[in-house]
Amino acid sequence: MSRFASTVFLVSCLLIISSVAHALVVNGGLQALFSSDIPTIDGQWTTANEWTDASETRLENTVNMTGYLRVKHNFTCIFILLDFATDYTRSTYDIGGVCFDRLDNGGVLPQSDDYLFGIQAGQTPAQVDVFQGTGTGQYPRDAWARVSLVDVEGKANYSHVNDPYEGSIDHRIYEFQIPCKYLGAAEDYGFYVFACDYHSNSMLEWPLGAGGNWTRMQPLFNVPPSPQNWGAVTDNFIPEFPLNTFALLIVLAFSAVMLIGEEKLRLSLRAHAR
Ligand SMILES: [Ca+2]
Ligand SMILES: [Ca+2]
Ligand SMILES: [Ca+2]
Repeated sequence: MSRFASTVFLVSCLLIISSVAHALVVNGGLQALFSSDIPTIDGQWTTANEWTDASETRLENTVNMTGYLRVKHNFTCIFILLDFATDYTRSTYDIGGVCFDRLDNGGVLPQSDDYLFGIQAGQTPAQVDVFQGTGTGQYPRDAWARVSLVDVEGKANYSHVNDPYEGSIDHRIYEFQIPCKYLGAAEDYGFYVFACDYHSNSMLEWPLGAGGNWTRMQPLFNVPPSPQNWGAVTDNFIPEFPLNTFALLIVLAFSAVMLIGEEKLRLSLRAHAR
């Protein structure tokens, strides 16, 4: 391969890699980092490092409410922390939820591959309400049906213990544990998260500005916007790259080795010729 051809090849690889990376994050993307440390689902920072090995995303809205989203997995379950650092009121009707689009195929209405896992903070006994898309109705809120899935765990609490974001005032925190068996094997899923504070009548969501809809006393399934507005979460085993990008990087590295070898051979031949 001539030096010119090699350069063209390398530049092409780089262009393909950048386009692949961009295509994954139309509405925004985040990663579920692998960790073998399983969190305790009790709605608080059980230890100071319980979530420090998870990915971290800051949430905010137009009235200066802030929160933090952390996501990790252990191949068996996905774990989610939703730390609403500025919700200082322990309202019965505070709610938090996460949505997954298994096939990441978007659409206006939730379909049967789409799930909503939600918690109403004051509900007794504490439980996670699970809904599955039906694909029918006029609005997204019409297209959710309650289902029962075992081994899904979630808890809302009101705490500041060990909390790196708000360590002195109690506030709303939600934790979820969702078995991967319900989400199937995929590199990425559609993903949407929300937390609503009853007292201040405001909500946080991810992706920021996705268009979630909440008014006080409305049910959980009123909140999520159309799946086409959700972002994406990636949980593959090479956190930094999608698999096809990784394959391209290997080709790139191989080409670089070939180029160096070619240059060494040329220098060696030149030395012999003298
Ligand atoms: Ca915990
Ligand atoms: Ca509240
Ligand atoms: Ca879907």
